[in-house]
Amino acid sequence: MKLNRRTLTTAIAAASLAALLPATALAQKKIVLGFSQVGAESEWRTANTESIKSAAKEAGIELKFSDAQQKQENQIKAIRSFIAQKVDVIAFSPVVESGWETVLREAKAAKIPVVLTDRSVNTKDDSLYVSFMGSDFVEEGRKAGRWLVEKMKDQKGEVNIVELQGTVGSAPAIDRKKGFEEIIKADPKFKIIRSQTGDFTRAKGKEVMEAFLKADGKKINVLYAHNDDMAIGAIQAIEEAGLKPAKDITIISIDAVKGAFEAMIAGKLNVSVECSPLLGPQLMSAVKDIKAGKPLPKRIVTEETIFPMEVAAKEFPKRKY
Ligand code: GYE
Repeated sequence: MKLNRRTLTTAIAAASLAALLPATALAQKKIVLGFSQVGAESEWRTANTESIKSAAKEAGIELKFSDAQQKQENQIKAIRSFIAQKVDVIAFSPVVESGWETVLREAKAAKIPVVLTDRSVNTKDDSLYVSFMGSDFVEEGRKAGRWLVEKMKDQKGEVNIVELQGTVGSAPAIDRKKGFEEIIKADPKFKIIRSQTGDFTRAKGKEVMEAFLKADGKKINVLYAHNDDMAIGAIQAIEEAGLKPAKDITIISIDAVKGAFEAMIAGKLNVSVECSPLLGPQLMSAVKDIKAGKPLPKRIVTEETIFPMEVAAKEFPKRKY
């Protein structure tokens, strides 16, 4: 480069600026995202956490990750700490639907935008968050119901169903129940004879299924589990009771994680409705858009399908979670 007066002045100006500013301020400031996760209750959740962590790394976003161990109070604490740390954006997957208004108002007052991922909140004031990205859980329940109605269409007598619900008060538990009931109520032969929470875990799914079997044993025709982990726990209980899962009891669950595919391939689970946990890349691009001042849709719905056991072996190699 030839040194003329102009380049020389620019060079001197840049050098003196560099001397004035600390090195960190010169490097481009990373976006900081505070994320409060529900916990590690299921295979789905593990895949979701992994997706968020790897997408943040890829996007060059600094992630402050906090695990709430399925407790709302821990999530509220985490969000308050993100506000105190003045993160750029807060995202979280609310363990239950209600009770968020106060803390969301605190975030709003601090001018920190909030993104909901996976699960929603039930607030009338939708200015408390920028966007909600995740599945349509009511539709997932409907898919489960439609599959059952079709499968049992020639069945004459009663169809006795036991239901393993997800975490009490959580959006997926409420909505998956609702969607399923909406479909099966069209035919009075379908009866939910027992319904209890298994908190989305294998251990609880097994424990509650044991109780169902003790109470109703051979009367049970169908198990509807709100997630694969509870279904997998229940399969163990069914086998220990000397019954054949997917044969003596038809089993329907939701998520379509690898564990469910293995169970389907082994002939122990009839069907799993897909629910994708791979929300990381979508979340990171939303965070960048927010920082760039771009508007975001209020609702971003994940597209999903359903996998009956007959296609499990063929689909398995393509599964990412
Ligand atoms: O189905 C279940 C998990 O919120 C969609 O939470 C998620 C649910 C998922 O523990 O396995």
